[in-house]
Amino acid sequence: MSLSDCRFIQMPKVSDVRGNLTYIESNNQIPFDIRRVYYIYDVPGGSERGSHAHRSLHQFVVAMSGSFDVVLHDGETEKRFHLNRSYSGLYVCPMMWRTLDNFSSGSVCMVLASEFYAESDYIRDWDKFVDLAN
Ligand code: T46
Repeated sequence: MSLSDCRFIQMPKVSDVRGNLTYIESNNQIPFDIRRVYYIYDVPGGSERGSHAHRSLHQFVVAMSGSFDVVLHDGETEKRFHLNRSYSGLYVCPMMWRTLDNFSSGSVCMVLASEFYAESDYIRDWDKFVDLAN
């Protein structure tokens, strides 16, 4: 998989006078089965999260509230995505170095993941990542 596979995916948005409703179904709107959900919130201004890659994890990142950036790097090329819609999320394929920054105040980052948490799936060393990615 490559950086071009990492893309925004728009989810269904059902709107009426009561407001909006968006749903995500496992392996339907997003290209993997969901095994875990986590969310990041109360991020102090100027903070960064991430700065690692995953060997085999697929993820889907949504700005449930507010906005932030996800910067993806495949070892050669970097791409910055601005997330600010709760009906559109970023699919992140395995072997992408990711950094999250530019969090607005009160933002909530929800992540759907294809596997349970496993530290063995993380690559936290940049040089090792570049070696493995090339
Ligand atoms: C990613 C970005 C977007 C758990 O125990 N279970 C979990 O499911 C997760 C995600 C984390 N943790 C523990 C592991 C650490 O002791 O929570 C602590 C903080 O995790 P980390 O430093 O990895 O958090 P971030 O925000 O840097 O990265 C997280 C995800 O780990 C990562 O997969 O892509 O969000």
